[in-house]
Amino acid sequence: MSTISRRTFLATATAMGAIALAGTVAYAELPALAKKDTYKVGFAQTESNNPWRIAQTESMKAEAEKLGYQLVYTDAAGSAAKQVADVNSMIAQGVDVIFLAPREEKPLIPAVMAAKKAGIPVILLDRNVDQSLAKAGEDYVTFIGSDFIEEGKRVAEWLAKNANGKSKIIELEGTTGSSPANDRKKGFDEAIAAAGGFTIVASQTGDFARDKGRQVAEALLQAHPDADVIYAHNDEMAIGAIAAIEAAGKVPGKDILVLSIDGGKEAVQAVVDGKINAVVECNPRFGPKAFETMTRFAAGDKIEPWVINTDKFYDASNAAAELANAY
Ligand code: GYE
Repeated sequence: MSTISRRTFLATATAMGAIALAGTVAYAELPALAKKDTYKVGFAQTESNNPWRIAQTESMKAEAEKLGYQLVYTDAAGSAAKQVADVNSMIAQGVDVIFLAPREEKPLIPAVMAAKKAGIPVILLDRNVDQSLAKAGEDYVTFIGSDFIEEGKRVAEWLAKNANGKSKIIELEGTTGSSPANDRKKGFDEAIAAAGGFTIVASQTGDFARDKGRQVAEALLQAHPDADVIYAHNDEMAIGAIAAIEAAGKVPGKDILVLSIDGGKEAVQAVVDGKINAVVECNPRFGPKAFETMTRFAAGDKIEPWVINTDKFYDASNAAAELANAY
C-alpha cells in the first residue's frame, strides 16, 4: 500500500465513479447531507484505552444526545481492520453521516472510499488519513483536529529554552502509521535539530499505550544510561516512562526531563508534582465542533479542509492553576 499512488489505488478500488476524461480522471463528488430535523450519525472510535479517548467519546455522545440525534457508536479496540469493518456496518445500517477517527493514515482509506461510494459523507476526527490517497472536500468533508506538527514543535521549543544542559533524548512514538505519531515526530525532530546541541539517542514506538511506553522506556534507558530527556508523544507513554525512570533509580523531572502531549488530568497533576516538566495539550472535546461542522455542511456551506483545534500548554508556571480545567 505504501508505494502505490492515489490514482492506482482509486482505479483498483473499482466503481469509484471515476470517469476517464481526456487523459485525466474525474472523481465522483463529495456526497451531500440533507437538512433534516434529526440524524442517524455514526462515530467510529479507534480504541478506548486512555483518558483522552474516553473524554472524546463522552463529548461526542453528550452532544448527540443534546441535539436528539441517534448515535451509532463503535470501538475498534485498537484494530484498523475492525475499524474498516465498523464503518462498513454503519454504511449497511444507513447512517446519514460518519465521524471517523482513523487509527492509521493508510489502512482506513478503503473505509473512507466505501462511504463515499455509498453516498455517505465522512468527517474525520482527531487523526487524518494519507493526503496522497484521499482529499478533503473530495473524498471526505474535512479533518477536525489539532496541528500535531505544531504540538511537537512547541515541546522542542520549550526544551531548547529549559534544558539546563540536558541533551540526550529518548523519543517514545505513538501508534506507527498514525497521523499524530508521524507529525509529532516531524515537528519535534525538525525543531530540535534547528535548535542545535541535542541528540535523539533512540526513537521507538510505544503505541500511545501506558504499559508499552513503560516497557520501551525501560529497555531504552538500559541501552542509553546517559539519556536525560524523554519526549513521549502522549501522556499515557509519559506516565509509563515515569515508572521506568523510577525503576531505574532515577528521579523523573530532575535526573531525566519528561515531556508529553495530551494534557489529561493525571499528566497535569504530574507537572504539579514535578515529575513531568511540560505538556502540550491536545484538546479531546470534539462534540460541539464536530456537530456544528456537520450542521454547516448540511446547510450547504463550503467547509474548510481542516477545522483546527487550538491547544493549551502546561508547565510549572500554570499547572496548579489549570488542573481543575484539565480533562
Ligand atoms: O494524543 C492519544 C490518542 O489521535 C490525537 O490518540 C489523538 C491521539 C492522542 O490515543 O492519546
